[in-house]
Amino acid sequence: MKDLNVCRACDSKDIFCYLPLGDHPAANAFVRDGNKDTPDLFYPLNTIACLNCGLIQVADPLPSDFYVDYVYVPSGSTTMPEHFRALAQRFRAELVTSNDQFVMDIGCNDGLLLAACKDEGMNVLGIDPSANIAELARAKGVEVFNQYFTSETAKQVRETYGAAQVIATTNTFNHIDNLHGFMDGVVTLLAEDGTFVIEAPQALTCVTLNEFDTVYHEHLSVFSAASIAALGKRVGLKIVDLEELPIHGGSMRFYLRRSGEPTQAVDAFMQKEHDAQLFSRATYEAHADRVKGIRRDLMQLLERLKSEGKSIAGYGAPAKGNTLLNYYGIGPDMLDFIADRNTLKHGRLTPGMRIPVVSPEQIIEKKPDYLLMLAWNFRDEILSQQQAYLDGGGKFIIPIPNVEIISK
Ligand code: JHZ
Repeated sequence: MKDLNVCRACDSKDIFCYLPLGDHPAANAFVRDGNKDTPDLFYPLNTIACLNCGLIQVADPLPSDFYVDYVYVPSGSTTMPEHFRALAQRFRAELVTSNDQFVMDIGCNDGLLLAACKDEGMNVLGIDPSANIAELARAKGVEVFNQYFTSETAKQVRETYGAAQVIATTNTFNHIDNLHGFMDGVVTLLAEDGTFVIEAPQALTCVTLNEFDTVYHEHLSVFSAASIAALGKRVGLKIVDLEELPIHGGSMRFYLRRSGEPTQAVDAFMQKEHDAQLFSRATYEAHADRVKGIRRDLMQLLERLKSEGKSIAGYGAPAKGNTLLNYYGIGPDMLDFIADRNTLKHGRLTPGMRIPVVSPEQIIEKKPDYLLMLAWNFRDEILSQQQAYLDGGGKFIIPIPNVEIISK
């Protein structure tokens, strides 16, 4: 394990490990059929909290070439395309005043946000290290600078393309080991009156809603507002606005600029973090106890259903599902298969537990009695999509925030 002595955001030494999750493979390292005889690589997964700024963090980053062949695309849901379309409209209305100004997206993935920005008439550039996913963005007409974002690459981008009026990074900042280096790159690229927009899962909902599984090696950080404020301060940026977003189980959008008065929402949210004791050791200890309680409840339920001869499969093979499966020890003896709409995952096995991932059509064919919903963050979308399964007598088991069974 890499020794994490100080907080990645604020450099405080007041950090402690509240949930050692054991050794896990990389959560998105779905195993291709041809590699099934090669053992998974396991790395320690320890969840650490900073009691000074509330940053939840994992000590061990993945090998740096991990994102070169990547399987996550946000287009797998209908929630995310709508979400990014609305964000693009907001950039157009509030942040980008002329078409020659750039919107850059760091970790642009398959270009969903930037394609929406292009549709709104904005000038766009994506930055992403993944070769296979960058092709998907290019197919949408989005130009991609195919590199990891560092303070060095920021200089190259600035020289070639100029400054950005908006730098967006959605669900990427939480993947970054060197947060200070990333912020240095952002200020190199950001226009003087530009805005840096971060979207990422938030610490408060992670702790209060038992979302321990959203932590994995790829997700090195779950951010509090206080941690973002500390990171911005170092490079002369401050949070001027923020919003809570109901995606990925609870996310935040932060707007950082070099100057400007923070809105009332900023103070209110900072206060909310204090009132919820986000900086107290007892909060994390209670969270860890609840996570162990969910394990007990879920395992008892699955074992009882199995002993009654019921068939169980999984729905959704998100990265977070692999934290849950590996930590709780739920394998192919429990789940016959996992159905997922992302075709990049089909025919692969989940890392660690080695459960086959298949297309959702298998639900119609195999008719499992129960489906464990691992993509619980899309609960409403999935339940309405799987109405026919529920109508036919199928039941969903929701693990987070608490074990719950849903039937028609
Ligand atoms: P989903 C990702 O985590 C990856 P994951 C990443 N590391 C990140 O930062 C976070 O998001 C925020 C499937 N699905 O989005 C698609 C269906 O099959 O929660 C996905 O495989 N049918 C970048 O991987 C999975 O579920 C559906 O109807 O935890 C959801 O994965 C829907 C809605 C989804 O992210």
